Amino acid sequence: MTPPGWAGLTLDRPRVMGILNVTPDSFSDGGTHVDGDAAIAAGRALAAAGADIVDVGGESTRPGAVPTDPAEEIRRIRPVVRGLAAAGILVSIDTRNAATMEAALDAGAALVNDVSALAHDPDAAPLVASRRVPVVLMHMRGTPQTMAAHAAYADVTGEVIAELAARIAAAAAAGIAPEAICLDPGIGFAKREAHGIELLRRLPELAVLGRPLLVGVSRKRFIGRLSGVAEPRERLAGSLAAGLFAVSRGAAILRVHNVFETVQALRVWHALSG
Ligand code: HH2
Repeated sequence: MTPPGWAGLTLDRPRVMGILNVTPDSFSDGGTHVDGDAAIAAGRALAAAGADIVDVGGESTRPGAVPTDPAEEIRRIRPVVRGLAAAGILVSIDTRNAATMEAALDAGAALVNDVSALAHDPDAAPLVASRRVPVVLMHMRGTPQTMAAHAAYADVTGEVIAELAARIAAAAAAGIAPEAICLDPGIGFAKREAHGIELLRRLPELAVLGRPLLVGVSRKRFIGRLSGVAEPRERLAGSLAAGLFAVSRGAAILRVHNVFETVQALRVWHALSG
């Protein structure tokens, strides 16, 4: 049986969302693509390397990050979204702000990726509902500035499932169709290392929510801790190991920095798993 698709993608094989941070301060690639033309070239390279989606973000959400003014966020992402969408690339906008979502959708973005699961901005859920676009609802508690203080769970998997179910209900109440939703456990967001490991091991339990799962582990802090590699850019091998593990536990889409290597690893994994 073929699993249902999402955002126009069939999910009969693992899919890849390539990360394009148009920020001066992202944790692993901040400052790399602040110039619009360079960012468009980088996004086209991600698509050429096999990314199914290019996720454009203009605000860092790393732990402790200072919020970006939406006007500045829009200034960063708009020309990049426009350039990539014009090239026929499926673009998602990684933002918590409704104004930024709207500007990105007007510029050609096809989907929304919100680390607050549409909780940060009261205008976000109505916007996503009225534009009828697919949306990633990611689990987090608090904000990137405060989330570390909220990383306390008696049963992390059960609590993440319950809190994501509440966000699905809030989305439905705003008029968002269930088929538009993709879910993400939010590795590294209000999670300690042990929480992230537990969530990845027990990822199959999130299937109870009935929606495809997207997972972001690329270069994250727990990869550094497990591997002893301090420099985020040197965490590719660990990121591939964690990504393949997530896919083997039911992740449908991986959000990654290194698209070429991830696509290669997934093709071999998928062929071998039959
Ligand atoms: N992680 C980051 C940002 N957005 N979105 C989803 N759905 N899932 C994630 O795991 C996720 C996300 C953080 O990573 P990155 O974009 O590399 O860094 P920064 O937030 O510093 O820009």
